[in-house]
Amino acid sequence: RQAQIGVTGLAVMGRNLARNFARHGHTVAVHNRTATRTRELVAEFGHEGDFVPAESARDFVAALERPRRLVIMVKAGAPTDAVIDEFAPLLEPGDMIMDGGNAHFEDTRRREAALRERGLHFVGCGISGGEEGALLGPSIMPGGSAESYRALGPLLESISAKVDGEPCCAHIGPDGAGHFVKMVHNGIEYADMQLIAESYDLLRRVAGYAPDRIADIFRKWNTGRLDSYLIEITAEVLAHNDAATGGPFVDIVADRAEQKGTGRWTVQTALDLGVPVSGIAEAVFARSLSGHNELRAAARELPGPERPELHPDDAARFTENVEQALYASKIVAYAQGWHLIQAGSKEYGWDIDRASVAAIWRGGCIIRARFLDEIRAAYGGERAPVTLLADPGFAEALRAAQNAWRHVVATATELGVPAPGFSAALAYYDALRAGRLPASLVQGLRDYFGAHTYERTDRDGSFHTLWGDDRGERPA
Ligand code: NBP
Repeated sequence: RQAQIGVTGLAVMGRNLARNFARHGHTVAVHNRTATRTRELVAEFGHEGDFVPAESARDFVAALERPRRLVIMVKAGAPTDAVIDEFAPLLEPGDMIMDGGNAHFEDTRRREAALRERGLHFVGCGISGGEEGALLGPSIMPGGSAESYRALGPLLESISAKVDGEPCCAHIGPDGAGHFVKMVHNGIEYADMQLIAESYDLLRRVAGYAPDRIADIFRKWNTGRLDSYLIEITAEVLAHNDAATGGPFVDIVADRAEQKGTGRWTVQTALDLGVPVSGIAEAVFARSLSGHNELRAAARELPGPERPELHPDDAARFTENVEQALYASKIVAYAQGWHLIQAGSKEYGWDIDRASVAAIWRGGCIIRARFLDEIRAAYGGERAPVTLLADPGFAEALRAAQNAWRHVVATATELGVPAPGFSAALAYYDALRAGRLPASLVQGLRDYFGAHTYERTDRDGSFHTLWGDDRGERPA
C-alpha cells in the first residue's frame, strides 16, 4: 500500500508528528537512520493508525504515492543536509521534501534553490508547540512554492491546532519565509518570557509577595487580556513546591537561563535588516547576562539604593501597574516582531500576510494568546498599520497604560531592580513618539570626525561643514 506522506527522523518530534498524521487517517511511511526507532514506533503506536515502516531509504521512497511528500525531522544543520543528499537522488521531478526542523531561513533558501534546480519542491516549515504540540496539534508555518502547498497544505492543516474551527497552518510564502516567521515567533517568545520574569521579580522584590501569591495574580491575569499559554504556565511553575526542600520550586532553580539560538538569530537578522527589535534583544541579552557567573560575582558588592518598604496598599496598586506595564511592553515586543516580518518579507519578496501569521499563532504554539486576535484584526483591515503601536485599539491601550508603565519602570530603577524588557519597550515607545531625536547630534558628530555628511531639515541634499577650517557649509 502507498503512503500519503512519509516522515524520516523519528526522535520525539518526528515520532509524534508521524503519529499525528496517522491519527488523522493518513497512511504514513516512517523511517529513521537507526532502524530500531522505526521498529519501536510501530510496536508501541502501530495501533493508532496506518504506518508503513521502511528500513532503507529506497524502501521509504518506494512506499510514497506520487508526487511524493517526504518530511524530514532530524537535527537541524549538517544532519538535514545529509538526509537531503541521501534522498534527493531517489526522487523525481514534482516530489516534495519538507524540512520541519528548526533550520535557519538562509539554509532553507539555499536548499530550496538547489533542489528547485533538480525539479524538486523544498518546503522549509516552521513547527511550534514542542513535543506535545507535534502530537496533539502544532502551529505550522510552511514556506516553499504555492504548488507544494496545494499538495501538502491539506495534510498539514488536518494535523495542526484549530482555533474556532480554523487550522493554525497557512502558506507563509516562498523559500525561507516559513522558517523566517518561525524564527520571529521564537524571538517574540523570548521577549514574552523576559517580560513575565520581570513582572514576577517586581511583584516579589518590590511588592513583597511570595511565589504562591504571585501565582494567584498570574492566574487572575490569565482571565483577562493577558490570557495566554505562557501566563497560564507561569502560574503553574510559581505555585509548584520543590519536593526535596518543600520550598518554592523557583527558589531552587539556578538563575542562569539557557538558549538554543533562535532568539539570537532573530536579533542578528534584525541587525542585518536594520529593524530595531530592542525588546527581543534585551531578552536575549538578559539570558546571556544571567549565565555570566564570574561577572555577577565580581559585581555583587557594588552599591544599590536604600530600599524603602512598600506600603501594603501600594503593593496592590503596584500589582495593577505591573499588569499595565506588562501589557504595554508586550504590545511593543509584538510590534517589533511584526516589523521584522514586514522587513523580511520586503527584502526577500515573500509577500507575507501579517494577519494570517497572527491567526496561525492563536493555537498550538508557545506564544498562543487571546491577544493575537487583535493583531489579526489590526492587519486584517483595508490598510495595514505602519506599526502595531499606531493601530487604534493598541494606541488606546498604550494611552491607558502609559502612566502605570512609567511608574513601574521608575520604581524599578529607583529600587535597583533590573527591568530591561520594560525599560527598553518604554524607550522604544517614547523614541517613536518623539518629535525630534538627538540623532541630529549623532549626525553632527559623524560629520565632524569623519565627514560623513548630513541632511538638513529645511533643504534637500547632503551637506558637510568644514569643521577644521572656517566652519562654512558645503553641499556634499
Ligand atoms: P533531534 O534534534 O534530537 O534529532 C534526532 C534525530 O536526527 C534522530 O532521528 C537522528 O537519527 C537524526 N539524525 C541525526 Br542527529 N543525524 C543524522 C544524520 N546524519 N542522518 C540521518 N539522521 C540523523 O530530534 P527532535 O528533538 O525530535 O527534533 C527534530 C527537529 O525538530 C530539530 O530540527 C528540532 O530543532 C526541531 N524542533 C524541535 C522541537 C522540540 O520541542 N524538540 C520543537 C520544534 C522543532 P538517529 O536516531 O539515527 O540518531
